[in-house]
Amino acid sequence: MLAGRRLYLLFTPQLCTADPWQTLKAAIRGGVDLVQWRSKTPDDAGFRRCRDLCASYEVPLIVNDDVMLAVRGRANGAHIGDDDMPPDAARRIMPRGLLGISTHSLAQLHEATNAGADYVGFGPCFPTATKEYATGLAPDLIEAAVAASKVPLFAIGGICLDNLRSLQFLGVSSIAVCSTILRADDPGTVAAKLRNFLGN
Ligand code: TZP
Ligand code: MG
Repeated sequence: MLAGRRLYLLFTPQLCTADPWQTLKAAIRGGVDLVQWRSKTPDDAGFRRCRDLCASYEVPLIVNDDVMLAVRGRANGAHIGDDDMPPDAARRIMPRGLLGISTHSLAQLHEATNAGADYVGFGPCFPTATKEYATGLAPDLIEAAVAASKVPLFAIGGICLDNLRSLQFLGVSSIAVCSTILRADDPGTVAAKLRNFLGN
């Protein structure tokens, strides 16, 4: 289900400059091929709307943080980070869904893989206000993580059209983005340009 997916949108309705649903639709039409439900407030109706929209485009949906919601809401998986439940607990609750894990170092990358991650996020690659990271990781570290990863690795953090190429030189082929699409004047065009850079 993850094979070949390279443009992962962290869909946070509260961050959208324009109407969130128009934004999500335009982003998927532009080439987003994996979506994360990352609402900053509980919103079951919003989640269901997001799930149904993604399903209508056959784009898998992952739930951030809330593994119970992923199972209860029949999403395709859940994503957990440092502050969330540990991977073994997530796996017990969600035996079959995709499990994504946030990582920031080679040690965490190996831990996540050993814990059964289906994919990892790795970053922050650049400073980003979305998660208040003032600096990005060293390029050497990003390059080493891409080379070492045994599961799909989505580079994350401050990625935009202007810096994507520099990550591709480090071997990055898959990215996770939030603000560069959600806060764009034309989300569909930005998604299409990112898609074009990443290839089909
Ligand atoms: N984890 C590491 S950086 C980040 C997350 C959730 C934020 C990504 O958002 P943006 O706006 O693409 O920098
Ligand atoms: Mg989290």
